[in-house]
Amino acid sequence: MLTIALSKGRILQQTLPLLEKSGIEINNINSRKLVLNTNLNEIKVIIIRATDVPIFVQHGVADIGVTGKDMLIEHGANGVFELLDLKIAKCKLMIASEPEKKLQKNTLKIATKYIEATKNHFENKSQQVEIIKLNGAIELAPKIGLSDCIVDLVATGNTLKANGLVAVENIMDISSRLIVNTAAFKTKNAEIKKLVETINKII
Ligand code: PRT
Ligand code: MG
Repeated sequence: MLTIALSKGRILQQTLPLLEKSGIEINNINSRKLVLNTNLNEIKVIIIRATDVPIFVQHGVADIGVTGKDMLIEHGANGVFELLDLKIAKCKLMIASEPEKKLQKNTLKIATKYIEATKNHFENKSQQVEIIKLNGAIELAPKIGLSDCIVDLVATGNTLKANGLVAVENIMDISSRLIVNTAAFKTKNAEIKKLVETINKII
């Protein structure tokens, strides 16, 4: 038996076609059930928030999972192992600010949801930062004087533009990854390898 944890929302929309092409169809996907059967007796699926996928996989309640690289960095990826870059839900983790904003400061104030990625990036540049953790509406922070800049995901750039912000630097390219519980990778190696090979052919 293999349990797959899927991220709901935009990642799910792009994961479903990949699964379908791999021969996996989820039964009653629109029901309110959280654990769903598939057309294959040996595979079931859990649909949860992208942030929770690494936690479910780390604790082995799901054998494998699909989540954003951003989520893996924030989680720390303890007890999970990255198997594949699925090349879906692509975006960039970027620094953005108001145009012409002076970012040369001893301590830069940054609003973000991405604490770990932000810390790592500025530590490597030896830039001191004060990180203000927000859970949404990050783009508002510079406008109301809460921060000098933000670190957030950017896809089309429309959200930045709509909020009068410009991209300053790309920290990293983000896409969704197939991850596995390290113990399950040993105990269920044959099944997992078979699935990975099938999906890999499709991407
Ligand atoms: O939104 P909700 O609170 O329901 O849940 P969620 O944010 O956890 O899920 P969801 O469905 O938004 O998916 C989040 C995951 O999708 C992230 O972890 C990324 O791996 C991936 N992803 C890919 C994105 C984007 N692209 C993206 N553009 N996640 C968020 N965005 C947001 C971004 O934060 C910003 O607000 O979209 C806005 C920017 O988009 P553009 O096109 O205007 O630049
Ligand atoms: Mg979202």
